[in-house]
Amino acid sequence: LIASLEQVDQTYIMVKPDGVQRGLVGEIISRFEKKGFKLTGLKLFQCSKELAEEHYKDLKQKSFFPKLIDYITSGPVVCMAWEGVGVVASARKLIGATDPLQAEPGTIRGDLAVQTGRNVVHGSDSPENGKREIALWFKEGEVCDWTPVQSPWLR
Ligand code: 3AN
Repeated sequence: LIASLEQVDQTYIMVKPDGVQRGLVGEIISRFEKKGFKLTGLKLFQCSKELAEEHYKDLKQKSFFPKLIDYITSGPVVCMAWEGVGVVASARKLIGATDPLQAEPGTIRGDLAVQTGRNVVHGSDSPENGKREIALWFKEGEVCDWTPVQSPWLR
């Protein structure tokens, strides 16, 4: 397989509290499954203020930071780890632009969201941050490194 010669990356995808409360969890998981990526971690989780601040530490100086932390900690989120060739950049394409009004139709935010501060889903912005965020949100043993029984056509 050509794909097996390429670098397999991991990305951290999170359905934010609005996505959970609006009943969009299944729809969002579906988009990554149908694309052909491999789910390696999944849980519903109420995060602490400390964890939210660590996750978004690069945005600490932004004026919207306190609101962002309130939003992310306002209810449970769904934490996911996804694996595949090019998964980080591809997931960001599937998610769409940060401002849902600028996000293309067909993307998750383009189809399902309106406000930047309520944009239903997070995706890591680099393979390095993918690894960092998975390590931050998942404990040892919560991420599964599994191989499908049948030879994968997509990976
Ligand atoms: P993305 O999530 O598309 O990578 P970032 O990393 O620039 O975008 O921003 C992280 C999160 O911060 C966004 N998902 C959004 O929830 C929030 N955010 C970004 N910009 C704004 C803004 N101007 N006002 C309110 N919230 C914002």
